[in-house]
Amino acid sequence: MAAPGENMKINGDRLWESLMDMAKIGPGIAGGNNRQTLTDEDGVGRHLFQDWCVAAGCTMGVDQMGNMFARREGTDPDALPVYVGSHLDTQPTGGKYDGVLGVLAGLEIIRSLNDLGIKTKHPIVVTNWTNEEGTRYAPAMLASGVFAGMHTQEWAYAIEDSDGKKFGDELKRIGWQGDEVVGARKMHAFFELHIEQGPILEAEGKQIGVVTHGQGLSWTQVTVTGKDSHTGSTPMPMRKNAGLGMARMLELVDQIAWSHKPDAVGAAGHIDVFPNSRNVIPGKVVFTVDFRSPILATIKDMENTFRNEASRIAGAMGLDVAFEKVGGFDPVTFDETCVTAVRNAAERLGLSHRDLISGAGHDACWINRTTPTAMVMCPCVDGLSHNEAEDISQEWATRLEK
Ligand code: HGY
Ligand code: MN
Ligand code: MN
Repeated sequence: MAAPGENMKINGDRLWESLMDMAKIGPGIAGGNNRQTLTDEDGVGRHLFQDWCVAAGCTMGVDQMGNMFARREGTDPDALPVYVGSHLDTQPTGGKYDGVLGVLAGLEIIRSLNDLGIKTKHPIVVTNWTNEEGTRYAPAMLASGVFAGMHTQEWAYAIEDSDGKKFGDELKRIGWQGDEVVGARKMHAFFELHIEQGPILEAEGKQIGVVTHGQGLSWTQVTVTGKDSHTGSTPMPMRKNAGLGMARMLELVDQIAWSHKPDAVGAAGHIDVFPNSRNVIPGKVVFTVDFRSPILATIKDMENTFRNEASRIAGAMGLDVAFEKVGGFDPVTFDETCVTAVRNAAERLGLSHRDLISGAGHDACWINRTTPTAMVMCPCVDGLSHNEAEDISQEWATRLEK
C-alpha cells in the first residue's frame, strides 16, 4: 500500500471510462456535448454522477442553487473538508472535457483512495457547480457566484433564458433544487482540475499548468435600435440599419482588444438580430461584448472606450444604443499556499510544469474569494475548447503513461 505522500496512482482507465460514459448524455452533433444547464440532459448527468458517488461510499448534499457536494468522511470529524470539483454543464457546442474532467477526476480520487484503503484526515468533497457556462443563463459561474456571495439567490432564480424560462423554475423542474443554504458550507481548501482551453501547455510540451492567476472578464449586453424597413424599397439615405451599426461596433471591439495586446481579448459570441428576416433591415440587434484581461485597469479602459465610441457610432447613424453589464469578475490571484502545493506535487511526481494565467473563467475564480483555492491544468489539443472537437489524451487527463 502506498504511504501518504508517495506517488499514489489513480485508475486512469476508470476515469477515462467515466468521462466517455458522461459524454453519452446530451451528445452534440459533431462528437462533443450539448448538456446545457438545467436541461433534462443536465438532470440525467447529475443522476449518473450521484449514482457513481453513492456507489463510492459518498453522501450527497445539494444546495438551493443545485450545487452538488459528494462527501467522503475523514478521520478527523472536526477537520474542514478539502473540496475538489468543477462543472458538468456544457456549451451548446461544447467538448467532453471542459468542466467534466474536474468533476470526474475528483470522483476518481475518492475511488482510488477506496481502492488503496486510505483514510484522509480531512473529509473530501467532490463538487458539481451549477451553470458554470452562463450560456443559457448569464452570467457564467452563476451558482459558485451565489455561493461566494457575489449574487443573491433571488436574483439568480429570476434570470430568464431566451424562451423566458426562469432559472429557479427550471432548477425545480429537473428536480435538483436542494435544501442546503447556499454558501453555508465551510471549506479547508478548493482545488479545480481543468483543461487549459488554450495552446500554451501543448506548445511547450508541459504536462501540468500551475494556475497562479485568472484573467478578469466583462460582459456588456448591447441593444442597438434603428427601424425595421424594406431592404428593397427603402432608399439608402433613409435607412436606420441596426445591423450595420452592430457590425461597426464589433469591428470596434476587435480594435480595442488589439490596442491592448498582448494582455487583452475581445469578441461578441452572442448576437440576436430582429426581426431576422431576409428582406427586412434589422430594426434591433442585441449582442454581448466579452472583454478579458489579467489587468483590471485594462478591462475598465476597454469597457469605457467601447461605450464612448459605440455611442458615437450610433449617434452618427441615427441609431439608439443601450448598455447593460450582464457579467464580470476582477482578475484573480489564487492562494499562494495552494498554488505552491500544486507546484510541489508536480515536482514530486516528476511532471513538467509551468505557471499559467487562466484565460477562461472558472468556478474557482469565485470560490477563491471565500476559501484558499488553486487550479491544476492539463493540455488540450490545439488549445481548442468551446468547440465539439475539443480533445485531450488519456495520458494528459490522468498523467499516467499507458
Ligand atoms: O466564459 C468562460 O470563461 C467559462 O468557460 N465559462
Ligand atoms: Mn469550464
Ligand atoms: Mn466552458
